[in-house]
Amino acid sequence: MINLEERSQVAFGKPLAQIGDAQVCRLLQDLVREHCQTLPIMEGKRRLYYVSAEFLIGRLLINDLINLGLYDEVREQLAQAGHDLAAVDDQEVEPSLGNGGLGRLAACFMDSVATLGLPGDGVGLNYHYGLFHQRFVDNQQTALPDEWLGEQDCLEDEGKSFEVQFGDFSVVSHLYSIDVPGYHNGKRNRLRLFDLEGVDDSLVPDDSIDFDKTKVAKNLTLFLYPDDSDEDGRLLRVYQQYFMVSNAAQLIVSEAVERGSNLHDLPDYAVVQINDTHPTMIIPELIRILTQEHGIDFEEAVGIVRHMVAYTNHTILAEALEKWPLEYLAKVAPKIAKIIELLDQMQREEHDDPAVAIIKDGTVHMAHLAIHYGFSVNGVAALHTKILEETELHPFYELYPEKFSNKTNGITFRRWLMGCNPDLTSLVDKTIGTDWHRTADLTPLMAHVDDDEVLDGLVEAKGKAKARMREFLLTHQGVTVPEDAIIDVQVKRIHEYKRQQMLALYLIWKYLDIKNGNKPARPITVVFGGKAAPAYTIAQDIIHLILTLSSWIANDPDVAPYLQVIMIENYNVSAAERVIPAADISEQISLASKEASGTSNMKFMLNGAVTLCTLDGANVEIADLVGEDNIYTFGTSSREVERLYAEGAYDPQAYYHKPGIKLLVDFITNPAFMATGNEERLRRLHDDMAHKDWFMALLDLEEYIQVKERVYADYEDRGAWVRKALVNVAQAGTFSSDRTIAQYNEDIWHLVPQK
Ligand code: F58
Repeated sequence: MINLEERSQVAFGKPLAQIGDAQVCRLLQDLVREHCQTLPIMEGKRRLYYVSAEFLIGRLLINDLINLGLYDEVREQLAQAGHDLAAVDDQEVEPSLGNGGLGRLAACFMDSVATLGLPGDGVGLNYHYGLFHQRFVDNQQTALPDEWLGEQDCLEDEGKSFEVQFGDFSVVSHLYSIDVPGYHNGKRNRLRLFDLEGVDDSLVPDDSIDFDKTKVAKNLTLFLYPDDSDEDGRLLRVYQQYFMVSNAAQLIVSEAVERGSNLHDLPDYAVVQINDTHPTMIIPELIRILTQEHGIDFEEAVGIVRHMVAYTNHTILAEALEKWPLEYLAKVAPKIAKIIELLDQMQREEHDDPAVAIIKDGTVHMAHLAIHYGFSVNGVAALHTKILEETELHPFYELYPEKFSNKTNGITFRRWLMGCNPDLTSLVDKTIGTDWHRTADLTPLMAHVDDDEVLDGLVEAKGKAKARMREFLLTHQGVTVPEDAIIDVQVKRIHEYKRQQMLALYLIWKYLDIKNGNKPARPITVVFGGKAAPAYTIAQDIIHLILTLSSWIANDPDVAPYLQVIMIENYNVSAAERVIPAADISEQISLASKEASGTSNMKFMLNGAVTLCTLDGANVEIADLVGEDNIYTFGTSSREVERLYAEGAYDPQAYYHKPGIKLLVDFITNPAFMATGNEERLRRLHDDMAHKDWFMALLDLEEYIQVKERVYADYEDRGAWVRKALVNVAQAGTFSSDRTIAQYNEDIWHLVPQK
């Protein structure tokens, strides 16, 4: 049905075999675009609007080919002409519209919403330079603009615009969209991204992400999460949020009216899921539109909106729960500030409890607004939801137990197995057939955990994935990974609670152990990847420690043959797709209670890595599913961690002064080591660990070292290890985002699936 040969002739006047990967990529992007455009948009009286500040969608080509049912045919035709689809895929520029877990979650969700035939779109902003492009200079992170828009970007112009009124000026938006085809169902939804009319790219220098934050009418859609360490930056974030939600609300209302709503019945036409608190102002904005533009009275408007908006919480970290000075809101959007004050008053009349107040001391608590005036609050893993209900949001849970529910996160298997791991995919197909493509049920693999042919197949697939990762690391940053190395990976945003610093301390331990003559059975390659927020100094310091260690070890001939540390530069979705399939060990070592769910843990498991983890987030559910023989857990329990915080009972000095620990922490400031790095950064990190250690890396360090040694030793029992890996693949089905989305729909959205 598709003829790439002919397309190549028409587009380039050359046979397919004679065009380069970049040209093949163009052909395929055009092919995908044409196919998508022929698909009808999912219809439904009631529609979902998933509003999110970020959508970390990754490259689209392979995922779209899979969903459109073109993948096998394209791969075959390319192979016949001597092209490799993975190499072609490398030509696509990855959109830069996201940051971390909640952004990637939104992308997996859009894929699953479309696949389940649910009418629902993502709504967000079209950032021209994304979060930032990470480069390492002198073993430190520098942040550059991530320029991704260009001729072949995937944006379609919807030709729609809205006016957004700020306090003393107004701007006009322009709507673009990216197609989201469902898997083999002949329909599509869209990711709808608002841009600013008249946005001025020339405000952004080539070599830094500093720009004039006060030129709001020209800079609104330049960057995701612009630096908020000063007041201009914080104000800009509020401007961005209001720009996003005002556009979203106008879109929702206008489309509902087009579908026949009289607005009194708006909840029959639209449900809004807000991804974290960034879009919370959509509540007052919808109320504003209903009252001030459509003459509905205030109480009724509040009732309408109360039935429309559902909130997902992604963190219990107090510092990450958004709060804005009311005066900022009054400056950015005075009408919204006024409505929030009214909502606060109404709420106080119902419950006179400062713990649940929306406005406290002139500060607006966005989560509180979302909980009082939304109809649903969900956490993203069982443990996380339990902590919200019992601790962090307990006063709200007492008021509205019926609003709370858990929706354990999930990942799309189209991207995270079928797309990124073709060899494992074929092995699974060969072993249990292809029903799992639709159902995500991989448990039939359990019947094969002692089947040597399948276990050998798994080793072979892992070997091929490692070869792809080795090639990626070689071309991406010039490092050579030993062929038989054990691949141990921690990839995620850099944050103290995720405890990359604890793995760094282990690496120091291992380095010293090898120096003492204890050589590992085979080379160990530890791979890190992740960006640090530019204003988060300690996270920058952690990156610096990892990079300095990496060079230090590579330059030590006694150790380098046995231990290698790699930090992937500019870790993004495309890098994840190369690294995750190759991993043997999945590092999920957050301080228990702090990682809401994690989703890379699910991706690793699905790709046959064994998890080394604390009992945090969704790790708890992974452990329950695979059983204790097929996972390695360690560390202080979340209950105990909560107690330590509540009683202020953790004293890092008590741990630091243990001889086995002091040696490792002090290595960071040992003069010879420090001379190879930045003294200020290394000293600051050392002192922070020894005296503050807010996320308790030293607390779990000794046990972590012991367990890691056991993991590496167990890896040498190859038969037993591969069996563990297969159990992990077999039990991963629960973490399909199709399951998660089916639950959102069943409990929260109530959309009618399209046939
Ligand atoms: C993440 N949150 C959670 N926030 O950390 C992770 O456990 C969870 O699996 C994931 O959401 C999906 O539920 C997250 O990505 C952010 O990146 C915030 C963005 C705005 C600044 C503060 C962090």
